[in-house]
Amino acid sequence: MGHFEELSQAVIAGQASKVVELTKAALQSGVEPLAIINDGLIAGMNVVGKHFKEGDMFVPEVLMSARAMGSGVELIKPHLSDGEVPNKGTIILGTVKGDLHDIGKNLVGMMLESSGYKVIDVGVDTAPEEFIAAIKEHEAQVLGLSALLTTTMLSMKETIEALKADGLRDNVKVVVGGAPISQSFSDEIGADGFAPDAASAAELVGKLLA
Ligand code: B1M
Repeated sequence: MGHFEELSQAVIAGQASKVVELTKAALQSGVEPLAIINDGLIAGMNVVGKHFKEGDMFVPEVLMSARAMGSGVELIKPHLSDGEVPNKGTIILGTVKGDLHDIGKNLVGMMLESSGYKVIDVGVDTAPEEFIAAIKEHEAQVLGLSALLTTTMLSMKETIEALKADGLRDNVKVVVGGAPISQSFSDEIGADGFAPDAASAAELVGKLLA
């Protein structure tokens, strides 16, 4: 078994200590940190998603996998940032109202931070007025919204409508993402951009702020 497959298997099995051990070994042998995340940790979580959907895995097991993945991500985090990076802009990032999924959002936050942005993470289940308060408090240039449920996707639209009503819409770029989100949905609700994964989210923010 290669590095990545073993790591994926450990995530699927929810074995945090094994994930830590394998992540350390991969880092030590010079494997690209981002590849460890994408091809090892996230790849494992994708399999977990499939099992969960098919009823072959249940919430407690999914949470163990999520925790195992998180312990790997924590080890990689310091290897991603380029040290003293200047603040290229401030981003308010959160999961929308009614939605408690935060694994993907956290990865997006990590990528943005390591690309030199200041990330204010407002957490999960965030109402439009909470996003607005955070934008005002931190004078943010970008609002990043994450949603994982087809039912909470609509909270993204509500958040954008609330920005308009508050006169803030032209002050911030709105970036959306999450498994059920697509470019066409992003266009439909009037967001400024959609990113399918964490690395593209950082790229997209760079383009929007250029
Ligand atoms: Co939930 N869940 N879940 N869940 N869960 C899904 C999303 C689901 C697809 C599973 C399934 O049935 N196949 C399904 C949604 C169905 C639908 O709406 N169509 C589902 C459901 C139904 C539910 C509950 C309703 C289950 C229940 O209670 N009956 C419930 C809802 C709770 C709520 O939110 N109110 C629920 C609960 C949970 C757990 C608590 C057990 C746990 C969440 C733990 C946590 O986040 N702390 C959980 C998990 C882990 C999942 C799956 C298995 C994995 C999600 C994940 O973390 N993926 C998921 C199945 C799946 O997606 N395959 C599922 C890994 C992560 C790295 O990917 O989040 O897509 P992702 O993020 C990616 C990109 O999407 C993108 O970048 C990330 C990195 O590449 N991205 C952005 C994300 N946000 C972005 C923002 C951006 C840009 C890019 O810009 C700002």
